[in-house]
Amino acid sequence: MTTTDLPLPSTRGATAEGASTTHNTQCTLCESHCGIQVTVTDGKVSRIQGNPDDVFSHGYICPKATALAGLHEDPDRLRTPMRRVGDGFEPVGWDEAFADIGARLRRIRKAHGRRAFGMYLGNPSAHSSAAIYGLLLREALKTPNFFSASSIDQMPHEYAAWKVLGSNVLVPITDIDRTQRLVIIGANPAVSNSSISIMPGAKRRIKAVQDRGGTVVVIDPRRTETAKLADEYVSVRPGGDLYLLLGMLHVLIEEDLCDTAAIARQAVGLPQLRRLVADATPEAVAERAGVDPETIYTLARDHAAAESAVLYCRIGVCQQETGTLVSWLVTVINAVTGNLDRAGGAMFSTPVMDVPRLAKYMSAGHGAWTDRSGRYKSFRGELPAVIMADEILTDGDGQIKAMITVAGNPVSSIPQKGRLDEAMASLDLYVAVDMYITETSRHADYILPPVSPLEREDVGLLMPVFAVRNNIRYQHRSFEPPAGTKDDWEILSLLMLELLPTPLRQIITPLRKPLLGAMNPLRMAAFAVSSGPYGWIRKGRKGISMKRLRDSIGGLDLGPLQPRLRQIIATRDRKVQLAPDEFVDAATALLDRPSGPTSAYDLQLIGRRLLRSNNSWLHNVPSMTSGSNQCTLHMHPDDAKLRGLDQGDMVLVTSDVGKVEVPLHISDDMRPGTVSMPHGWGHRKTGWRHADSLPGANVNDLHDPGRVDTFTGTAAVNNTWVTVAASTAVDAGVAAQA
Ligand SMILES: Nc1nc2c(c(=O)[nH]1)N[C@H]1C(S)=C(S)[C@@H](COP(=O)(O)OP(=O)(O)OC[C@H]3O[C@@H](n4cnc5c(=O)[nH]c(N)nc54)[C@H](O)[C@@H]3O)O[C@H]1N2
Ligand SMILES: Nc1nc2c(c(=O)[nH]1)N[C@H]1C(S)=C(S)[C@@H](COP(=O)(O)OP(=O)(O)OC[C@H]3O[C@@H](n4cnc5c(=O)[nH]c(N)nc54)[C@H](O)[C@@H]3O)O[C@H]1N2
Ligand code: SF4
Ligand SMILES: [Mo]
Repeated sequence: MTTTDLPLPSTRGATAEGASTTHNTQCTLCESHCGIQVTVTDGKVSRIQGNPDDVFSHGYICPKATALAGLHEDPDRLRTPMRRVGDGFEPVGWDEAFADIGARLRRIRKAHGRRAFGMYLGNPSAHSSAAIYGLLLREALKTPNFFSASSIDQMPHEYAAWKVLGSNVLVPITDIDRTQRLVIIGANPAVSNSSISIMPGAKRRIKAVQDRGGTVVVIDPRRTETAKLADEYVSVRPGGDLYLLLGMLHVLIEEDLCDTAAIARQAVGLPQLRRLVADATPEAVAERAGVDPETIYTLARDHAAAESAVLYCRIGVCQQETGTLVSWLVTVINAVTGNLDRAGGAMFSTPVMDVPRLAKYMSAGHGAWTDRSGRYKSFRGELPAVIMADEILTDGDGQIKAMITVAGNPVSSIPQKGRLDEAMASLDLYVAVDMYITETSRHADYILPPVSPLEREDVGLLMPVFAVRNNIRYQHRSFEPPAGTKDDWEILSLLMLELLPTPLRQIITPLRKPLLGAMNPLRMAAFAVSSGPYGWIRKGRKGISMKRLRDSIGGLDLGPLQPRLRQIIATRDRKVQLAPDEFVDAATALLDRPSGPTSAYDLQLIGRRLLRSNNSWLHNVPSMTSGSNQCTLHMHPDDAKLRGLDQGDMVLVTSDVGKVEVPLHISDDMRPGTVSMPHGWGHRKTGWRHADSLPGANVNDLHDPGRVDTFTGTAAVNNTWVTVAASTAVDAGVAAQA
């Protein structure tokens, strides 16, 4: 590292004009990390707009970016550590907080062992260096009770990648910018801007596919915002994708539409696939897929015929009992049509922190331990979050006594029949690293708040691993952090230091300051940038340095995705495993299962993301919660008519495990027999005063934590059987709760 690569003050990336200063930085509220320009006038944000010079987002922003101002100025955002007193909180100094937390953590470790520690790492941690420090804290805790938002999100993709390509980090990325045929299954990037195939400004990118003569297809039970932009829309039954894909594979194999040269070069397992789908004709699977046979034939033939084509699947199919199987079949179809690892297909990044290259040295650690009931095996160092409440509430050896949550709100975001609320309240010690009093952190003994995103200086090394184009960008500060505040990485580092054995901790205590200086994420980033595949250490004068990155106006473009599977594949024989036994067996069993109703309830409930919402938060920023951005149940007009329901009626939604009351929105965008509701709502008893006053309910009260993806334990929240009735039938207790 040269001296110019050391972290510098934060004023870079700013231009001043009169009383205003404009900072070129990033919105890091979702994976896209869009480039933004934040204008600060008289100490306040006066404007936030897209940065046209950003090499990846090219000026695009969604409405959430402007919420950064509201978030920064929100009086409910915590600016100092808080300590529990009775039912409330009082401010406390950092040193006092760490000293007490440290002493209590060590006492618990001594009395009960490391299994008494639990940790939950939430979604926003992945959008800053916090994720890396969170994983280091996991190492310091050395507990098997580690959980994260990944187990209600992308674990099925990771498990399938592990089995098919040898590593969970090799989740293929959709080369949207070059494909001639984009088939989107269970994702709504026009609203979400996508995930794990990160494509800021997804709408523009979709339009570009069409502008160059390509085709966009959306497969979804709801005619989504993305479906409305597409050339074709296929309405699928919730949970029907597995059958649809098996039918497509049947056509590809039986009609000799596979790219045999690509398969011979890259893959093994075609004969097993042939046997698996021999009887899975489109006619045989149509009813279970909820798609007519002709459409299945056409989807398969068009995929094979396209110059390049890619199936992209995401949350809608991950959060299903068949999540891993669908993820597997998506990669299989991309591979057998010759679209794996080629331009316009499903590819792999070459990021500055070259995680794909390290894949073969990283173990997924499947089954290294289990939860105490033995139902769930660990996968890449964690257990599924649906079991967290049990591990806290069930007495006995290994029971969690102390929890740390980092940037997560699992009481809201995980289905748990209300038990996690009770569980978090029962802990001997609970430390929340969060800037709000949420449904979860309200139970904490200590809440340790990081700086606001506009006070953060960082380089996101993780997101480029899953970006649709290689790039690296810099997050400059728009505000100096006030004296005495800390960012996530410092808070997590100080927690780690508290976990050191006593003599070592005592030696290190006076060295904390220089030690923290050395642990600064910007140093880590400087090393990654300089020593990675593009860095000056390898490439000499042509290579990039931290200084060049920091001085760039919109980051550095590092070119399109490159074919590199041969170099990075981590399977033993270095071939794509098209037919892992456990997947073939599970798919065979599902094909043998007869079609027909699987529940006494009559409607299937799926999720819906809203443009001006961010999972369970941002609802305290008033501009995010006006207009149609509401927690409503969408239903097809025929279903509403059948139940005598009108637009705007309050309805009671009932499942096997719970009830919620929400307003009805009738829309023929819904597939008949399917209803949809967003997650993350129904705030009560939090420190979010505006959010608490809003109507809405938590959809996770309806989902059964026992219904999970078979292989990973990922919560299957996208296909829950419910009934819906006018809420005049509601008993007063439920209405009050909703
Ligand atoms: N039913 C249903 N449930 C779902 C989903 C669904 O589709 N349907 N989606 C799931 C998905 S994909 C995800 S990723 C999860 C998310 O679930 P979680 O990760 O558990 O929760 P979030 O709603 O993202 O809450 C983030 C918390 O972090 C805090 N926070 C924000 N920024 C920072 C920061 O920089 N540092 C720190 N320390 N804290 C911060 C916020 O105040 C908030 O409390 O929700 C999941 N839950
Ligand atoms: N505005 C906004 N943007 C976000 C977020 C947010 O909360 N708000 N969250 C961020 C996060 S954490 C993530 S992980 C990403 C997720 O990004 P996406 O994966 O795009 O998530 P969704 O928008 O929920 O899209 C899931 C789609 O799956 C469909 N679906 C449900 N069940 C099925 C099924 O059985 N089969 C098929 N084929 N489709 C089904 C739903 O109708 C929905 O359209 O979004 C990110 N971006
Ligand atoms: S898509 Fe929206 S929330 Fe995500 S980074 Fe871009 S502006 Fe921020
Ligand atoms: Mo997510």
